[in-house]
Amino acid sequence: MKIVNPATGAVLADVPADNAKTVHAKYERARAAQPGWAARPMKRRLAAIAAFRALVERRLEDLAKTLTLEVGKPIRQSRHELKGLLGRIDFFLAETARALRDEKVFVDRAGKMEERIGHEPLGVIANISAWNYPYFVGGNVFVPALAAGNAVLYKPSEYATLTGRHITELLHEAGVPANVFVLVEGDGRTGTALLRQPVDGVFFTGSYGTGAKIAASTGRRMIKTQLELGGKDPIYVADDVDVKAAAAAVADGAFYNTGQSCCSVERVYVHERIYDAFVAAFVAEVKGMKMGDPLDESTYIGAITRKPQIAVLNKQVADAKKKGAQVLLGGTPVKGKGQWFAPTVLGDVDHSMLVMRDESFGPVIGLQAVSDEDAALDLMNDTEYGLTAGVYSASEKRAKRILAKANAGTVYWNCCDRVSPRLPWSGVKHSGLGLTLSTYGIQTFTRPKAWHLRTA
Ligand code: TXE
Repeated sequence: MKIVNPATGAVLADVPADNAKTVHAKYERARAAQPGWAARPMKRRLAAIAAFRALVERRLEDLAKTLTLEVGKPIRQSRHELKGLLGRIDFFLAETARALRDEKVFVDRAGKMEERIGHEPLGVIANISAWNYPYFVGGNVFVPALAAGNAVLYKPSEYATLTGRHITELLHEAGVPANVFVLVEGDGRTGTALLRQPVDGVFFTGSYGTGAKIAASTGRRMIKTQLELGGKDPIYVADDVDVKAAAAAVADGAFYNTGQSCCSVERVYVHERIYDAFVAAFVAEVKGMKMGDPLDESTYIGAITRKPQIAVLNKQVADAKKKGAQVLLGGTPVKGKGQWFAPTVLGDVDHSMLVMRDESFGPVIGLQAVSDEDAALDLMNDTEYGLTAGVYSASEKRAKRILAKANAGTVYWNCCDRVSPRLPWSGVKHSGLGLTLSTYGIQTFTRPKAWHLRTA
């Protein structure tokens, strides 16, 4: 595999991919090593995770640079992702023992019958990961999975292979045995080979299309399958907001990470009374976002990590224009070296347009005027996805009224594009199956065992 810098087109490395044979050998090694890892006291497993955290912190600048070079993410955002990983590890370090503690749930009056819930690791799991936030989406899986006593076959996205190597080196240096966290390198073909192994669970982050294929392949095997897929996340801006502040916050939610986040704002509905003012403030905000060399400290918009996405964005813009949308900013790829798309704001859009229906996953956003909150809610829920939904309003009551009916795993009042380790991260409909983060996202890497214990 050639690892290419999306910002320049330069080849960064040439890496051999795993094939069916090497993947199987890796699986067998992980299978053999897992019981020993699970038998270690939890404290020792957590000590290795804590050592990994320390290494990430120490090497943060290097790791951020590699991430920026291979995915085109602005350097400040790469650092921010790594610092976020540290916070998530802190959460797992603090909560794992409690979340996985054996629980006595019943003792009868005579003290003879006892019921307990135990938590056993799943065994060997496959973690097929994505490129847009490799430290976040990977860490949400491999950190709690390892802490719970699983062995992990970790396949980073082919677009984040070098970062996958860093993660593996640091985990091993931190004391996680080489056969307990095993790197599997390659694209979808290697992913397919990985899924053919008799693993005990599959944890995937990526597109709906691939997720559906994975669900079909694991369904018959009755193994735990978690799919974190994309979104078409909406925001409603009510007419009682501070227009400038709301526009700045929503623009950040739409364009951070160059719009390549699962929870990027992808659709904006604005109350018609403030629509013109909001559009003006929003466009001014986006105009101020600097696009350029991702290694430059002042860059906010980076490169498009996957080349095929440029065709997707072109198609959405052309379709919107044809159906009457206004191109308020951008609208085209940027010529020159590497893969770039100008930050694009489309006004007067509607739900007949692809840009309001299909995941954009890039720096393109549609703004639509709505007459009231009921119309906004109907449009927010008119989607195949259901990852997040948000409302900007001065009124908590109004926001809660709308968000209670929003069909999404996560809802936001006066914020967006936000993930917390303390809260479960999950989607409905095509946004996925299962969850990560929170104490549920620790227990999900175990299977509960029901103990019925009667004293003779
Ligand atoms: O995803 P894929 P890609 C969305 C986003 C993006 C699009 C494509 O819209 O533009 O998906 O991105 C592995 N069996 N999201 O190509 O193909 C693959 O090698 C087993 C949203 O990255 O789904 C990689 O490791 N594995 C998302 C992983 O699956 C297979 C983040 C994801 O690849 C496989 C990323 C197969 N048949 C993309 N085919 C989010 N939730 O944020 C591929 N893979």
